[in-house]
Amino acid sequence: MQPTISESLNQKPLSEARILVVDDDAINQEMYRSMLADKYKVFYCENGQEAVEFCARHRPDLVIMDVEMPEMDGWTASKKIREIPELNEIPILFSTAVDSTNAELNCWESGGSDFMQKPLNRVTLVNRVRTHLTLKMHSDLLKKLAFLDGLTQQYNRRYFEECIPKEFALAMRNKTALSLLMIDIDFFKAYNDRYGHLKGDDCLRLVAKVIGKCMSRPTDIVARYGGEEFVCVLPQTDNKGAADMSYTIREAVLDLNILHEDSEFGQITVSIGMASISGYESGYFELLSKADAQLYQAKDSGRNCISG
Ligand code: GH3
Ligand code: MG
Ligand code: MG
Ligand code: MG
Ligand code: MG
Repeated sequence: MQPTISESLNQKPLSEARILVVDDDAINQEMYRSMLADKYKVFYCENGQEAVEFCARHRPDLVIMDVEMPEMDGWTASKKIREIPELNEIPILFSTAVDSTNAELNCWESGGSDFMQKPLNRVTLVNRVRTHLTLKMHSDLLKKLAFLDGLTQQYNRRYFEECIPKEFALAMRNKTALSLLMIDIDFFKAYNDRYGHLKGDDCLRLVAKVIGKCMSRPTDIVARYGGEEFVCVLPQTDNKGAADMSYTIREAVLDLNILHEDSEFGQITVSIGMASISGYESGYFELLSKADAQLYQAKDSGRNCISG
């Protein structure tokens, strides 16, 4: 049976959550260890600067933050963490002995997700940590679901539309290369007609998976653009790189050897349209429409072709 999307998303259990404790006091660190280390993986930093660096490098699932620390206080560290977009949603739980409304207000205003007054009570700490971790994992799951295609488990069009304006702007600003591939399965209506939609779905999954495997860099992405069409975003890749990638994809699909008796090739093939940034485009949509026009060209050239 097909795994459900949440099964295949493989959410890690709460016990694998990584918690960063930021506190300069050894006795406090020992207290956190005794309350949390049997339930989660706990890491320690002794000042705000170390905490910012740790978060940027290791992306913990939750941070417990002291306020008064040498070198950099907790408020400053929290603001710095919030300035990094990828770290924006890590729950930061402030825990301080400083007892004033102003101090608490500073915790909230510097991006804190919760506030606890020291001395801490075990029940409060353990339950607040569990609540924040659970909420974080739910929101991570929802975000993944919002950006994944349910059939192929690759990114969906919504994700593509989120990422392409950013990649385009980055490439224009840094004067770096950027290429797009539009990939369309050939004679796919005929495949469904002969073998049925369930087999059609299997075929789409296999093709999607093999395209995903062809992506050579962590920054390359493939998304299902619609129906039996996929789009690849290839940052820092020029037209030569895009052509290499296209040939790799075309061969990989041929190597699947999916029988298609109503195709003139006798098996499933794809056509690919390529477009690379020239520096004169006024927006990503020009790149997209160029790739789309090249896909038509590849179809006109007989299918199982690459154009661009
Ligand atoms: P061409 O070579 O010109 O691309 O021909 P084609 O038959 O592939 O293109 P056409 O646009 O005529 O048909 C696309 C087909 O893709 C029709 C549609 O039923 C099928 N399709 C789109 N989405 C899905 C899906 O999720 N599952 C299945 N099984 N089929 C799908
Ligand atoms: Mg302190
Ligand atoms: Mg199509
Ligand atoms: Mg097609
Ligand atoms: Mg068509």
